[in-house]
Amino acid sequence: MNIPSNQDTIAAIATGAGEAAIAIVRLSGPESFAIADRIFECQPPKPSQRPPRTFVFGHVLDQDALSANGAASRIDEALLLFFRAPNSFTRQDVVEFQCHGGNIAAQRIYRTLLAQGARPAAPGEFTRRAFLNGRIDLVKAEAVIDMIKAQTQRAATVALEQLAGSLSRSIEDIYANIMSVLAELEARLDFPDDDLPPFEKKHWQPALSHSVATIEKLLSTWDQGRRVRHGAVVVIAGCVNAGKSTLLNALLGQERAIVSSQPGTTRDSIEEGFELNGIPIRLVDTAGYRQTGCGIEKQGMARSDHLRRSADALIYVIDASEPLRELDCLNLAEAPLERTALVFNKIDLGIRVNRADYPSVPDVFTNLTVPDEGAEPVKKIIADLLDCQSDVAAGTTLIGERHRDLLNRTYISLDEAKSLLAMDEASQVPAAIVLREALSYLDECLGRTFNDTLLDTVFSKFCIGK
Ligand SMILES: Nc1nc2c(ncn2[C@@H]2O[C@H](COP(=O)(O)OP(=O)(O)O)[C@@H](O)[C@H]2O)c(=O)[nH]1
Ligand SMILES: [Mg+2]
Repeated sequence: MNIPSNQDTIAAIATGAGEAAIAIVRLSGPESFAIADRIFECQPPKPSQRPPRTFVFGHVLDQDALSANGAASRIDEALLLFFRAPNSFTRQDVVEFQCHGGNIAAQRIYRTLLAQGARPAAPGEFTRRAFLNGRIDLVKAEAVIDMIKAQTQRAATVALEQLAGSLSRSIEDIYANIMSVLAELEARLDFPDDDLPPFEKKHWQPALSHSVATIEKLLSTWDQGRRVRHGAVVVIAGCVNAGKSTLLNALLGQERAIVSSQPGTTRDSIEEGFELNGIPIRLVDTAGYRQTGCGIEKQGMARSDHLRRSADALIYVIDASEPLRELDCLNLAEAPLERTALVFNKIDLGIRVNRADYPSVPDVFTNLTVPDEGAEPVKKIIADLLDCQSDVAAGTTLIGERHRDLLNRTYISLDEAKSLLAMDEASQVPAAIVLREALSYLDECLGRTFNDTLLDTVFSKFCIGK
């Protein structure tokens, strides 16, 4: 992406396509009011003369399509909303057109804005301007996209907290801590003749250890953050007829997959969305394993293998009313055991399995003829595997991939600085350099230093109009 300038006027349709009550077309930049004056017909005063943060009703005109009497034709009736720099999202002049939804009005208004000199906005460019103009830091800008992409209430709460500054504040605190140590250290290095007391452990140990602890705590939220933002894949596998499809239906609370006593009923994988403690989950029922089977079924089994390997959690269903099955053992030998749980099903028919024959991973015994009762302990075991036992316990500050990378580097630098400072006085100069490095990672995290590639990566994930 090549963003030409932060100083021209950009336009975009900010709402989704399709039938809807209203649509919003947005303008941001120095020409916003001049353009609005030209294409908006309303009671005087004209838009540019009106007070900011107000709105006015009127008609949007197409200056290129003249009606019979030579006047510009009306595109739609609309409400115009204005914000004046710097009191707007982008800190520029912003005009928003609220017109009728659907496929025509917003598109025509948008094209008219372009004809009047606006440039099509790139994905996330409004938020990019908010960032470049100092309204929000990069961590907050990332929260905007998280909010738009949130699939669960929990994800939205996390995004809102981040937008309000929870993560930024934590990072700023770490920064301030390191800075205080560095200031003490550099004062002594830069002015050795001043009568400062020697730089001792008490000057750096508490502050740096506190920073390290805060970073560790933040890093420990990454896994949760990834799952809350991007969801998790939970795969149900096992031999034919073990009750996999019955389990899928029980977990979903709906008859999604065909359940039958005929072995090999599910030949392709079946997927459905499902929410567990604030985590969006893709639940996948797979084709069952058996020795024989036709070509289609073998293809299904190969697909099961692939899914099983890529799953965040694997729920392996076993018919507990029968003794050990060779095939189960073979399958489990290849399973990712650290993220696998066993469901011993059909216990209403008696239990003939010997638990000791199977790997020691979390397990649960179920009778899925009573779907709700059967599903509850399985949900719990999935939550354990995904480490999402409750949606509140983990807190609302959850770091993302980019933060993780930079916090990791900060952590390594702090570790190194601590070792250096614990050595002799000669190590103070390299320690100061390493501490500066740590600060630079935090600067990058907050977006105080950046380059275009970084911004392109962050903002390309946005939709147009945001
Ligand atoms: N008695 C009993 N039958 C079950 C249980 N769970 C599933 N079944 C039955 O076992 C058969 C196979 O179930 P299904 O879910 O299609 O198995 P899949 O091949 O693993 O998907 C069906 O007739 C189900 O009704 C259970 O807990 N107890
Ligand atoms: Mg099935």
